[in-house]
Amino acid sequence: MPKYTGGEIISKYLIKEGIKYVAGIPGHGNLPLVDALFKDKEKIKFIQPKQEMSGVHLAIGYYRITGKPLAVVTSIGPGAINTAIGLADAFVDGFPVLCLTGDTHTHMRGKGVLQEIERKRDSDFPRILEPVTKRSWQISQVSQLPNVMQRAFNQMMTGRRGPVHIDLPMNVQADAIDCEIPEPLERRSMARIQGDPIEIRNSVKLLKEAKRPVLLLGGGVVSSNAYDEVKELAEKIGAAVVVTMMGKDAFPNDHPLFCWSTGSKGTKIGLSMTSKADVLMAIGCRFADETASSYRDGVSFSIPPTNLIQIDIDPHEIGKNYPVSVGIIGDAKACIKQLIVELNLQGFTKDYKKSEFYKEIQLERKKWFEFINQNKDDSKIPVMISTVLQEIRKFFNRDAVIVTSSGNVQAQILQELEFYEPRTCLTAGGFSTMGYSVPAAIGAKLGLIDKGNPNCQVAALVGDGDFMMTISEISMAVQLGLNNIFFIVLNNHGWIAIKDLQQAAFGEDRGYGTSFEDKYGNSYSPDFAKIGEAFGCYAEKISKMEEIIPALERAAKSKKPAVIEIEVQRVYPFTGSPAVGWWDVPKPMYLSEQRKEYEKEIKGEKL
Ligand SMILES: Cc1ncc(C[n+]2csc(CCOP(=O)(O)OP(=O)(O)O)c2C)c(N)n1
Repeated sequence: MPKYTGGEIISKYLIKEGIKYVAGIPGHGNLPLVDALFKDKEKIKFIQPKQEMSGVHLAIGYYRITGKPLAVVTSIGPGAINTAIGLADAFVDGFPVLCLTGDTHTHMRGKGVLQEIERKRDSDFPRILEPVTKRSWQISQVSQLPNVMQRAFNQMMTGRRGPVHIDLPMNVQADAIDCEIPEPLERRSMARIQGDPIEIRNSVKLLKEAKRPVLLLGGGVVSSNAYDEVKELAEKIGAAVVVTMMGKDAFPNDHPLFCWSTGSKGTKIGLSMTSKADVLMAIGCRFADETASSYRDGVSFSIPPTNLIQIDIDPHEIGKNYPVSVGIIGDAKACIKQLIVELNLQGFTKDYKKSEFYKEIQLERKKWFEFINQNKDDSKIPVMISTVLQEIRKFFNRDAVIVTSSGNVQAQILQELEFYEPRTCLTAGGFSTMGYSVPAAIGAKLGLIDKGNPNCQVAALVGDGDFMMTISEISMAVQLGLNNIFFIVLNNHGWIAIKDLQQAAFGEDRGYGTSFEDKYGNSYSPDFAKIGEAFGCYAEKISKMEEIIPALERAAKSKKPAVIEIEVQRVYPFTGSPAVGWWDVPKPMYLSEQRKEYEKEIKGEKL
């Protein structure tokens, strides 16, 4: 039998799994692993994020495009802990990432070696990642590794997807044993979990009788590749289709049954559909507070009287936030197929385009854009984000991938920007992390290259606050020689999504700690175009509507990663989008008027 070190077992197993990249930062805690990767450098490429969190976000972006995970490697201590936020994103939204962190030599655990945390337990780092990973392993000897690698991939890639962590003492990475590199699939189930046939029939009974059926699509629909099935089901029963943030690209946004999103930063049409549904079928969604307007009865949902059919791969989600008429545990694609088969078996047909409900949907779709356009003024200088989105939709192809993090533009794409194809809307969903967009966009671009679509455009739409969290990562795009990747910085000189919230919730004069200012109180911003140029990108700074498309055209021609800085409105309410639902933002007692209203409103929460 061949002899392999711990580092070699990992590297060779990753290659067998078809993993093309590891992203990470070497340190003294992972040198034997990095050396093993060096020996395999022709088969697996090492990518250099400048902070480990970004390695995880890059892996998420790559997975969203390809359905394949990447590995992130870190040293011991700070490098390892830097992954925590990225892993939390992956955990909350259900994306696999393999996180490999270095740790104390097993024979020195508890001594307090450089970067060890040991005051409560020896080698105590893995506990930090426990809440944000599906499973974590702290390895003690190299012989564990072949089996743990298989189990780690099984955990990541089956059931509700999610990140896993393997903690690797330095000596384990260097020690060797006689072993074979295991076959990845020999212990993995490739099955999709089918729904209980009785509950499928119970769902069909409700759907057949529904006058106002609504499908609510979450990220689970995208994860299970259930677009075709969802579209077929929606058209079969004439359902209005509403999406959550993670389900935004689960249905063509220009389809006549598409009713945008529901929730606090949702849309009037989405809220109207979900709150007045007689049967609501939620597929792969968590009923997060933003989707549910903080559970205030009648705003996003009225369950009951609405009958809820909930499909989720994870039993943890069923009935968590709303009572179900039918709860089905299963894979979205498999369950929806079963529903279609059952509807066909029962000979169900419906000419939904003739229904009153369909007419109402068409009217509401029109009304939503009339409402959005009321506040829009394309002549403003600097431009409104709405105007930028309009121009972006004209410039980018239907299959372009658009990436956002937390901030005003994220809420606005949900309300205004159409997506047409699956896996084109990437966003930091449930954990809503700033700093996600830049590395996730680079991961997406690598994924597109691997899928044989290297010219597909990728755009990260970033606020200046978002950009400044991971601005250094544009270096990766330059180092990798990427093109047709655009970092579009919507510069409003501050954390304006939060300023808007302060002003809307507490009063026009209450924006505090959220605008970037110098010591004289003047608005402050670095010159992002210059920074982009200094990193080796094509860069421009603009502020008017008519400059947007020409700047993007020049950027595309440059064949370099591009930073396009667009100055955008800083004055509320032209900064962002209207909050048409409700969100529980507690009002301080001393703001007596707002507090009175707030106390009335929270009485409507049904928890
Ligand atoms: C890592 C992290 N820190 C803080 C927040 C809270 N937060 C949400 S949006 C936001 C402001 C975003 O600012 P920017 O990216 O400049 O976009 P803008 O809203 O100004 O358009 C902040 C601070 C967060 N979501 N993530």
